[in-house]
Amino acid sequence: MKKALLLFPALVLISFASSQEGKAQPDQSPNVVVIYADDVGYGDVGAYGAEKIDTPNIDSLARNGVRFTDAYASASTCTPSRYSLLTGEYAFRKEGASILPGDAPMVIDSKQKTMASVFNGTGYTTGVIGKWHLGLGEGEVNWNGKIHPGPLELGFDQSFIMPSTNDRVPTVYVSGHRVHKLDSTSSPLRVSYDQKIGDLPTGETHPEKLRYPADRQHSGTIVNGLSRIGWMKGGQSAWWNDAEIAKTFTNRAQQFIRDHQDQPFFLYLPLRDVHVPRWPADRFRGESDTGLRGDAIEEADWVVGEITSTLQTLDLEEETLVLFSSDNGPVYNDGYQDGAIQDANGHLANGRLRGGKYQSFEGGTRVPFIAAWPGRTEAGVDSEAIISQVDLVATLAEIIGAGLPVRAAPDSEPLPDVLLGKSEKGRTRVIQQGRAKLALRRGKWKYIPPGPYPNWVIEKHNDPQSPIATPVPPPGQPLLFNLEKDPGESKNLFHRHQKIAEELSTLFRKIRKDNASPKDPQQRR
Ligand code: NG6
Ligand code: CA
Repeated sequence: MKKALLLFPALVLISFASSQEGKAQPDQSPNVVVIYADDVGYGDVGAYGAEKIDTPNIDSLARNGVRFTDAYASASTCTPSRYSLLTGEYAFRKEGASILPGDAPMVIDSKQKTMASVFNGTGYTTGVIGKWHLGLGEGEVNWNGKIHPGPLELGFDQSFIMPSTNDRVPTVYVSGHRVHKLDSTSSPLRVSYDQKIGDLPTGETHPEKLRYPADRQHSGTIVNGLSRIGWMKGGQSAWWNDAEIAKTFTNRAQQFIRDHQDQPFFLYLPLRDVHVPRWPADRFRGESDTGLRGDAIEEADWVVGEITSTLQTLDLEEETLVLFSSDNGPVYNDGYQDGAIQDANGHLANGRLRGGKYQSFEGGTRVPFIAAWPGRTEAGVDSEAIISQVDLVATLAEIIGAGLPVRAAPDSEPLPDVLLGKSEKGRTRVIQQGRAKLALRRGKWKYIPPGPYPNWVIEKHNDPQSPIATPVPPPGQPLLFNLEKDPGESKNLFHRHQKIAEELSTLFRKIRKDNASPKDPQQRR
């Protein structure tokens, strides 16, 4: 455990006893706020070395809490990471838990235990405000009627969400079971992912209406000067304003906190920033030294500041565990020419790890991860423990004294002492799910099985323009890296360390197959 920021001495520690079962006592029922940024890379915030993007609020969270250097999103894309975060199960075990279209059915079964139902079953009030991207309904969604099942069927008491991504139709919020502010009688909302519907301008037909150009895939219906994936018609009264998304989520989150200040609450706050199409509020545009992408990160930082200052104002700081992380690594051009590459100005979003979003290299899944609970977490320390977001269900359950049914959260390791910065005994191994390949880290060793990779992966990985571009390994080549000596995964040691490579590839196959007991036996308590 290293002292990261010497200027901020550790707070006096109150000893922490994790309750195993039974009803949680008030002092073991902290409020929990999970702030989950989108596509924010390991090197994108000041606390992790960014110099051209100002993130004072995230940095301050790190000074008041634990900054993890080896923490992972379970996957390098959104839906699988979110699936794992909320269910405690690796997403590769779940059929269909890959990037979802905006009209996809929900990938979490209503019967599954989720982070929300764990809190809910222990007397917490639970809410989700932000980007969902886990599907809604059971088949075709009727956007003009009752949309369910959704978050409310998974243990959330309140739900105000962007259904999928900001680059996908429909560009509306769903509040509870209904599209927010929709006038379905005078202008019903229709959505299609197969073909153009209606006569709204699209990126293809009206490129002159765009704030910036997009590729073909992102050239569907234009809303606020930004073309999206897919087409929609009607429902204008419900369309969001991209420049106000952060404010909308923040206001609602603050209201949620105020409304539930007298009882324990769990708030899941998945942000829109910095996913494409990037269009932060006016006051953030031009603020960073790295163009729109950096501006959007500064907007995310503003949200963090608004949440922490609301907690301060309500005197809830010492009763609230705040977590900040990201769903996957960074990408510069993800379908829109918004200047992210040209304006990068030397900023390396992956903090010199290898690769980024979509990949099984470290840059794809190793993300900023901060836990702050004043008085309870160590303050201003770095932890090198390996921890994955898939661990949060079991870990938070232990912290609040909630029991988990035997088959719930099968991949989730309970690591309360690690999360609170009191122990560095994290996972011994972790799966990192790239879009094409799963990788395995065990201790300092990282194994990526051999290709071939599909063509679209090769194209994505080889975007020579991107400051974090990295070549795809040639077909048939397994990779082994020593992350302690080589965090940038530059030197393939597969042939030099045959024995370790074999052990890891055997373990890898075992974890993949082993549905029944995938947990690390050393971590079971
Ligand atoms: C991809 C989109 C990309 C982004 C991603 C989801 C194309 C060619 N690309 O399919 O723009 O939307 O899905 O990102 O369609 S995520 O962070 O939500 O996983
Ligand atoms: Ca994402």
